Amino acid sequence: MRLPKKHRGFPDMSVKVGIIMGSQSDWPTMKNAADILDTLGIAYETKIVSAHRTPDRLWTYGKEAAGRGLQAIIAGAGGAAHLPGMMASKTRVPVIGVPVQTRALSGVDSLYSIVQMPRGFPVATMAIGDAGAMNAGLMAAAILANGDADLAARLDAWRDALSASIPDEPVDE
Ligand code: RP5
Repeated sequence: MRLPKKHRGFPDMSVKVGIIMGSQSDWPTMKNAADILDTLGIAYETKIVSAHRTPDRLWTYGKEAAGRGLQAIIAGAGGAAHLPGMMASKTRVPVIGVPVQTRALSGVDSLYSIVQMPRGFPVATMAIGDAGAMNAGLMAAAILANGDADLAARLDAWRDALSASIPDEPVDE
């Protein structure tokens, strides 16, 4: 569940996942990550942090992330998408990158900006767009599930339900 606005910005050790994005315009994509965390009952926070427009905010967020108890950071950005990589350079908390689809280059620019990290500072890079954002939420859940048996059971059940929903044969639509 997303923290109420009045609590955001205050350290809350119950929040295990940070969802950050370069711009308000990234939110329709990144909401897919938030939605699956809601489904799985994982507390998270959301924040606009731009590598280019708010570098000081990025630095502070990265510096404090581990101490605040965050266990995964989902970072989405588009175009010259330096946010996930710069965040990975600032914190050992695992960073899951979401390339946001752009108009000019369809998100290939975002993907290349995020995935081509130099050795030493990895970003777990997802697919472009909505599917990537949802999978980022699932990846964060899987990381947390290693130390949380209840969450592991919820994640297993969610995966089983998805598998069960897939029909054996296609039908005419
Ligand atoms: C990036 O620039 C953001 O992540 C966003 O995807 C892109 C465009 O931002 P806006 O011009 O829509 O604010 O920093």
